[in-house]
Amino acid sequence: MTKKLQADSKYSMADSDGDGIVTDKEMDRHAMWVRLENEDKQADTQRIMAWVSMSVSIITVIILLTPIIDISRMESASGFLNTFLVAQMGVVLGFMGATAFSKTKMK
Ligand SMILES: [Ca+2]
Repeated sequence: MTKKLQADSKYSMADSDGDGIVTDKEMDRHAMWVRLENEDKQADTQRIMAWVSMSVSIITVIILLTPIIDISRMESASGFLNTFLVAQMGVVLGFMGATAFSKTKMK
């Protein structure tokens, strides 16, 4: 009995030479493509997260340095602000560390 893919199967795109047979090699290549695409999307998301964290931290500091916030309110929020800024920097540093680490792993 010959094996067949179902009609409009999501694996039909794995048949890269279009001969109607999805070989193990084609399947592996397809799996690798999917993995690379997912890694690319993940890297994009992490990069956006790092940018947002960095921007939010900078904007927060700029706002704190303007007279919009009065000193008494800033004192009551200082505990929260410390934690907030350290956490944001943690995200940025984590991203930079992970990027540097994955680059050394690629070599
Ligand atoms: Ca094929």
